[in-house]
Amino acid sequence: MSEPMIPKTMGQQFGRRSWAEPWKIKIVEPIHMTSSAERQRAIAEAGYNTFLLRSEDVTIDLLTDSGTGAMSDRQLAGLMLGDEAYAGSRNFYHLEEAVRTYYGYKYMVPTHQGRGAEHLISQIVIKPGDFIPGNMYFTTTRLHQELAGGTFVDVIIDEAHDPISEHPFKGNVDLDKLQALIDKVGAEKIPYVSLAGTVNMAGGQPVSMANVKALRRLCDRYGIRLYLDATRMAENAYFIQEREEGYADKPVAEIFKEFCDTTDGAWMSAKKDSMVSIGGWLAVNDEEIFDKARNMVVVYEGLHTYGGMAGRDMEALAIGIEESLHDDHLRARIGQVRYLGELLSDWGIPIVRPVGGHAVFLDARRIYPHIPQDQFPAQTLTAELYLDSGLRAMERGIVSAGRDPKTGEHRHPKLELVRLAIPRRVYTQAHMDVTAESVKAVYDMREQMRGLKMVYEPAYLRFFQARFARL
Ligand code: PM9
Repeated sequence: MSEPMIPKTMGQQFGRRSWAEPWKIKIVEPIHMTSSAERQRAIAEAGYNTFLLRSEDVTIDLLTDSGTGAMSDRQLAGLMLGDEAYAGSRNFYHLEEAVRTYYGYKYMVPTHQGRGAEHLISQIVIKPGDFIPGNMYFTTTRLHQELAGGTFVDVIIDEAHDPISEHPFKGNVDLDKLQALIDKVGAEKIPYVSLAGTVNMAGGQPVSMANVKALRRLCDRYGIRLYLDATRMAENAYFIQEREEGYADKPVAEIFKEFCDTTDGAWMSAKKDSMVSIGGWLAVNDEEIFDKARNMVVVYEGLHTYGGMAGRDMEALAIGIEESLHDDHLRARIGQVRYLGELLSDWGIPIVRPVGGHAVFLDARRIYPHIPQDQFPAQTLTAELYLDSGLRAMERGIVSAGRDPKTGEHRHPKLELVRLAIPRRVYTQAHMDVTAESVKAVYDMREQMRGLKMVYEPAYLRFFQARFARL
């Protein structure tokens, strides 16, 4: 007699082994659903800028992965251990120890968030007339470099500006471009190289270990410092483990430390990798620079043992640093972003390839080839996504690039993108499916779309507050 047939699961049938999130859900937050008429009203009131929407009017919020991650039960328990003494909070010492242990820098000052740290380092080391080379600009980073009198120079590899290039390390610095800048302006005019671990504006693309080591050697030859924007460095370390020869069997935390050890210091927006609502820090190995930062932080942020954060926030951050480097956390985090990206790619929707660490970037230039860049194709696409389903995304194109401070003209970046940033540990695979289906619906209507005109433009970081009207 034959054995009864046991029905196979999907995975067994296809020989597939899926990953799953290494956590289960303990608390849920309801999402407010909106009607099409409500969304029409809300986006018009917001001047077609998704930053100006009320979050209550948003269904799936992929505006940013900044401060929007879900804290673990350990982090929430840490909030109860907050020591809110004005000076010398024990949570500061815990945070200092976590930065030393995992990032490896000697000295750290806390700040209220990443741009607080960018302000300190820019004011301390940049002199008017200096040049700061980096692997693509970031909005707040470049603004602080400019406010300190510096000029940012993009030295990222050309592939980073090409959305279809499948280069595995599109965040790499082109050492020839850096050498050419050194030859042109002289090393004494370059206070540091500004290196981001996973490059946000390029699509969340990583830097290889080989590249950072070669960069270090070039910097050493000329006595130039190398500072890291460590905001999403954990994700960068995961890509090295996945893609770079010799790293497949090393834990992410080890790769991460090796990378940070190659640099002289870092600034951090803790709201991303470290999964806290607010916080940041600046860390350096140079005692003299630390001394200046520790003095300056009391002017702009708060005492050097809290820097604008509450004790409870520092405790959650110290715990988040450790959690951010777990291999299984990063596999699920990057796996979820990749799931969404591959779904869109399979449907023929133009996105930045390969799929990056924190977000899927839609290529508005290819989606709306008929809308000129001065009519804001990416801004238009963010508004259409919101109108379709209440999905909130962020423009990362000409609006974000702002104006050249010398000429006053719009900067015209090669990449005209819309970012769908995935908050950490927040949304399920079903949310990703709904998101992809909304993008597809908007994509299918692409030929009928018209652009926007800007009707209000603030002086700094205009993408946050600019207002638009339909053409
Ligand atoms: N990034 C983001 O959504 C927050 C709003 S957009 C300015 O991607 C890097 C690589 C970032 C970053 C913020 C900051 C500034 C520095 N470097 O927002 O001030 O992605 O904590 O950090 C945002 P804070």
